Amino acid sequence: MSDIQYKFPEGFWWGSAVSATQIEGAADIDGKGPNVWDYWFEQEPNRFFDGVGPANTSQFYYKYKEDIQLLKETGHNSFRMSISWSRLIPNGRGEVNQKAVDFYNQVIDELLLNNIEPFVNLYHFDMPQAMYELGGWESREVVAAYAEYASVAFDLFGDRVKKWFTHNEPIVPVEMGYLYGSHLPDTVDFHKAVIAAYHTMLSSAKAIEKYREKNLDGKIGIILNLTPSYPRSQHPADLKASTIADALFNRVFLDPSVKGIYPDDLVELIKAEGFMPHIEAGDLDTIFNNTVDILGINYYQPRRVKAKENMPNPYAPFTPDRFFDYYDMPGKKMNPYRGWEIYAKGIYDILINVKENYGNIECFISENGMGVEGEGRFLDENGVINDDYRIDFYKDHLKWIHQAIQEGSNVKGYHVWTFMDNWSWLNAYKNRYGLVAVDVHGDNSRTIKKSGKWYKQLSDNNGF
Ligand code: BGP
Repeated sequence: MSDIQYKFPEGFWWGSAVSATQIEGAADIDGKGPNVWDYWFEQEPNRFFDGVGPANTSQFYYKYKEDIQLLKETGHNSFRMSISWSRLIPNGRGEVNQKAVDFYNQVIDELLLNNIEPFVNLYHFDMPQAMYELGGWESREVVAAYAEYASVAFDLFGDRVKKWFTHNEPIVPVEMGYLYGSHLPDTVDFHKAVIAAYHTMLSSAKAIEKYREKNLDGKIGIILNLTPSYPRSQHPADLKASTIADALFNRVFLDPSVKGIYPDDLVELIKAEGFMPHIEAGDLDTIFNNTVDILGINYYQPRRVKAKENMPNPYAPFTPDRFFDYYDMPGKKMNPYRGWEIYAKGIYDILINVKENYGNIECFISENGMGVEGEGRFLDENGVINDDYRIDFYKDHLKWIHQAIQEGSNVKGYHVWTFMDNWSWLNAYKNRYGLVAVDVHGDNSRTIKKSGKWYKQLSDNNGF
């Protein structure tokens, strides 16, 4: 008798996700143009944890062959990567950088040679500096340039890449750039946030339109962080608070991406507050006609909210916190090493919501993981990081995914965040997430963690 208690469907995708800026390094090598992170680090290095910038992140640019062998050793049959827009097209539009074409060709070919399916994402927070100077997502010119970039990528790699994604967590650059100050333009401006969100959505639909025009035989989707928004209680005021948070942070991209239309309650709220973006003729048709084939779902922790307890300060800048307060639920389980809540059932709630309210569209978990600050303390006498806490975290989430599958969810795979310890935005190397440890302050050597060995068994057994 098999001792596998949680068996997954045949052909389940076991993999991980990374992003170009976070792993490639070689930030100003071989013709790559700067992106906003390169620029921001140059301006304000002290904003970055330990003063470490994106220039030398784990050197995948040079080590991709070794890394792809490590993908095999950790059981990957699929791998989600991103293309750096400013590596491929250094100025954001115009000339294509042949060195970048060669690099991505080599990576894609090497993955396929090793029977690892590439899932390729076009945009992971890395606005080319030249496009940022044009206004970033506030600018329609940037929307057009992005669609052109997508088209170039499909032409170059679409013969081999069969899974494409337009954006990763598109709400994050919007909220962090225009509301909470940890991405550029580092401002607080709700109206600009709405415009940027709208243009990002439009850019996704335009990229999908280009993809479909080419009749390539793959699928195209988007990756969303569908953070469930749980109310403190069933009191109508708490329920209303959670519905608004859900509209502002989840349905704002989920509904137009999957259903082709914006949710009524969100539109009413934006209208009532006087923040409608300028919509050009044809835009809404473009969004309606270019919904996704597949949905990537990132999940880390839920959002817990309650009705506002105090009147918002009328002089404070307008932010979503005007509609709800965050709720610190007593007894919630915390990740002691990163300060985020751990609530594995959230992943099941998302999958059931997608099944029941979004036509059970084909989906996969595109990021899920546990960050640990100071992970070096778990190094054992053999030089291996003994990360049982991470294995437990994965198991807890996989049990709930398994349950969702029993109930008919169309979830096709699981990608952890992340393959190897990597650099993360302002947090740099503060939190480690990898299945593989990287000696980030030394020679960038790689060592598989206990979780990486476990992940191989998981994939070999197609369950645990
Ligand atoms: C997700 C992003 C990733 C990664 C991760 C962990 O939202 O898609 O790029 O950064 O969060 O974040 P952090 O390293 O800040 O803990």
